[in-house]
Amino acid sequence: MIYVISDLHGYPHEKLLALLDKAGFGRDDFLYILGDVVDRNGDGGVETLNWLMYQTNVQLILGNHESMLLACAFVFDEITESSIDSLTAEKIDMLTRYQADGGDVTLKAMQKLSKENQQDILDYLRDCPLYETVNAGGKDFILVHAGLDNFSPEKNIEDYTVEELLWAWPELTDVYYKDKMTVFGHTPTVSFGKEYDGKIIKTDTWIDIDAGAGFGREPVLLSLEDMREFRF
Ligand SMILES: [Mn+2]
Repeated sequence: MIYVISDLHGYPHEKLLALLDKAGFGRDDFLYILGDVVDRNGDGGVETLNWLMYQTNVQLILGNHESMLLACAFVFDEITESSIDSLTAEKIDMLTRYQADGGDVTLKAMQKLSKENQQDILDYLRDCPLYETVNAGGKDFILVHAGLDNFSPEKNIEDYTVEELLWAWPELTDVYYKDKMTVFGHTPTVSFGKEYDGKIIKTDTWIDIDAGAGFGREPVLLSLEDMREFRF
């Protein structure tokens, strides 16, 4: 079975493991996490990142929050004359923006780790894909963090910019590829209307699985083969 979950945003790691257990997730299954493991709640998702690095059947797809963490990787550099010289207004703006967007808790949790562990996490994130295409139950899926901004049916997935894949804010009326289902998170479904609070949204061409774990709701684990939903 192929499962997807998204926008854990510091969701307690042990609860994620319990949720996978509940779904019967095993060695023959595969889990894609569609970005934004870090920031906002709890310990900032750092425990989940440390776990993720050693999983062979779990893949993180980069979210805008991991992307911001990577853009702030300079805070984990050893302080030297040249590291001070390389601090630009742009980098400091990025850090301020990241802290304001919930990154503070992640930076603090990262700071408690060894230098080696910090660099291992950053290296792991640098290797994470921006999207994946998979087949499950005979259907094709595109898995991506935020959607497909500036969508055009003639445009191939590899032609989208990082900005378009990680920062899209889809409308309910948006229609994506007709021959494959696009699955994303990033936009909490409640922002499409109160009736979607804590639920995932399925349209004919896309599924938004961000049920709002970033602000205290339970995340939804979705099985792509049979569209079964699991909650803690
Ligand atoms: Mn996001």
